[in-house]
Amino acid sequence: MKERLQQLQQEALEKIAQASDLKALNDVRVAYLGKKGPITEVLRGMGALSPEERPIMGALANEVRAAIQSALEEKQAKLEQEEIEKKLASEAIDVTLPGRPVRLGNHHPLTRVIEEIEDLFIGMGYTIAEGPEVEKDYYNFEALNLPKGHPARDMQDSFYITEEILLRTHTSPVQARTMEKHQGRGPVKIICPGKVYRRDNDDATHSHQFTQIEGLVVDENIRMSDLKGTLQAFAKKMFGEDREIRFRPSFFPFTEPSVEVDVSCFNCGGHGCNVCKGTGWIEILGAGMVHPNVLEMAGFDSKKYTGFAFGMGPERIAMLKYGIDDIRHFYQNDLRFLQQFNRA
Ligand code: FA5
Repeated sequence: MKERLQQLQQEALEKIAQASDLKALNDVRVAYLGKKGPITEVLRGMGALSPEERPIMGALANEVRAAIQSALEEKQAKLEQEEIEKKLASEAIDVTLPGRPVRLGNHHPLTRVIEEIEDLFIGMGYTIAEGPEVEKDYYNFEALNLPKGHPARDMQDSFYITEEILLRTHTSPVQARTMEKHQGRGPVKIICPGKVYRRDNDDATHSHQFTQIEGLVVDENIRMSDLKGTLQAFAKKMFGEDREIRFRPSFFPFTEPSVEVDVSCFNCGGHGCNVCKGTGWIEILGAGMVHPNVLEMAGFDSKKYTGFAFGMGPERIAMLKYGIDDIRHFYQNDLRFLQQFNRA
């Protein structure tokens, strides 16, 4: 029995030494120390021994077990350490490698210009007002002194949805809506940015969908000089401190008098070049004093209140500011175009 136990110990230690992974090691543990293993088997035969021999054999069996157990533990620790080292080696990170560049997006040039204009007017005490793009004929035209059949409706070719509903052709209906909400009480001081739609043929300077920013101020004693000072500040901020503006007579049914506003050419300083077509001036927006009919229709007393309004196309402003030659670049999402504005 003693020889058998020593032989088992010898065998087990050899197998432990040979085990190349944790699974193989566990198989050795089950095979030698398990309930059905050879050591248990040997101990079962102890009954045949003399009472003197029994404790000696029992002690020997425990020694063999302990030796196998400690060899198993030692080997297990070694294999586990090896496994960790293997894993660390396979997951090694070379911190000296150059990083992968993260490509950041940027705001669309049109969004930039709109936000720049918004910031400028917010700085002058204006708030932003918005209105629906699917608009009632009443707000888009009638409330702006353009009754049905008025010839000036032809100035803005419209997408009608029903006889009374259309895609708004300008942002001016937001003026009418905002004044109505004020219920005849001033002051009103808003800008209204948003999308508008016209049945215009798309070309380098026209789009069937574009953006506008409307401005409206209504209060007591608002004069044309207030309009001029406001637009002068706007032009200097957008196009440079030494810019001048000029008013040319024009016509809009909702303003009286009405003007087209030109800015002195930022390219040639007013001497005449190809940007200003030799005139020294560039047209940037339409404006005027709010027509008394428009004030009255919105519930304002036109004897007490006066106001000015202006409307501009941010695409055209952005084209001038950045020297963009075709309005369609704004809508084609060509990254070669858009990425030029990354740093601006
Ligand atoms: C108007 O729409 C008036 N509501 C502006 C206004 C407001 C005048 C308040 C007086 C008081 P107009 O049709 O000119 O006006 O358009 C204003 C601007 O929109 C133009 O100066 C131009 O920059 C832009 N615009 C007009 N049509 C197009 C188009 N098809 N594509 C791109 N921009 C356009």
